[in-house]
Amino acid sequence: MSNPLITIERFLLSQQPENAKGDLTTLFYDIALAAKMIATQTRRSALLDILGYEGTTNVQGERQRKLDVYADDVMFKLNDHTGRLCAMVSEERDDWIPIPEVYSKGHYILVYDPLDGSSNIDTNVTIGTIFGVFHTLDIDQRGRIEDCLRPGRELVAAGYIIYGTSTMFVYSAGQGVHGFTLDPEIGEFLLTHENMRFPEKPAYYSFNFGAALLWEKGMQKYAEWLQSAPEPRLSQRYIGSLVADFHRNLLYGGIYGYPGEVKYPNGKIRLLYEAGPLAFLAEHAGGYGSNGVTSLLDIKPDSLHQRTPVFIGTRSLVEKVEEFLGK
Ligand code: AHM
Ligand code: MG
Repeated sequence: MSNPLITIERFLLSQQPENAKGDLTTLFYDIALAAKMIATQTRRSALLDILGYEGTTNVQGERQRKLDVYADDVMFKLNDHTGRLCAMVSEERDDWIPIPEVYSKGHYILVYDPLDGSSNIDTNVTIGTIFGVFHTLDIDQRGRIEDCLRPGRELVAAGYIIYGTSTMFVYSAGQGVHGFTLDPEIGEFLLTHENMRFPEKPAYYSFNFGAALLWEKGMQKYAEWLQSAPEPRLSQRYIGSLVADFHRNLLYGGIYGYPGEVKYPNGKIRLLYEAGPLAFLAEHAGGYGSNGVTSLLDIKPDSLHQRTPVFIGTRSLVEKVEEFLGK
């Protein structure tokens, strides 16, 4: 018998605890809608002549592209008025985002990178959206900075959307990691990857070896180990698009790493809305995310856009980094 066709809506409802209000379920559903809108725009971007720099600089000092701005706007506008959130944080905005007073507020905080890997847009390479969801610390308040500066361990859910040859929505609310593929003809996400787990034997490592001479000694030794020790031999794959590198390694086993180096002494990846949500997904898929010393989930950010070294993927490969960096 062939597998049943399960839409994301049906799956989310089936996962919802019996007496839950359904706020988290509908939040996921709205993010899936954002995914469809961003995917549509991403596919048409060259045609609409919207490629190129927007001319503004985001808080990281990086030039924003038009699609980043569009993706940020879609995430914000689909979520500010729903009464489910009390705050948001976006990579594209300096400060945390309160829910406008005209709308009622909810219990959740949404943190997101609306379009990660945007340096890849002009070359038609896969990009992604990353998100995480926290519960408010105080349901009587309207949302404060302390509701946003939280360690990944306190996430109630996280996920990503990958805009590749197909668009996928992958999420976990703590009960497995599940993946849905968009059927563009009917505009529905259908369950294609239930209960995703890192395979036992990894296949890939994903580092930017262009920076290898700038890495600390322990990191260089680990790279040598990766190239010589594992059996069967690992292959290198590096897209330079975090979601795409993470997704491939989740499916085939492997490690993604962005260590500290001269240009980015604390690494390049942001803790709150990139590393934390992916580390949450990794752990729920049997993997692990570390900054080289400790679990990424145990680090409480001091600031919204704090960077961290990241090593994430198959647990044994990530634990090995900690061994080398601790030497
Ligand atoms: P971004 O948030 O500006 O898109 O930067 C993050 C991206 C990641 O997706 C990717 O893994 C990394 O930067 C690639 O950086 P590099 O080109 O230095 O290897
Ligand atoms: Mg990013």
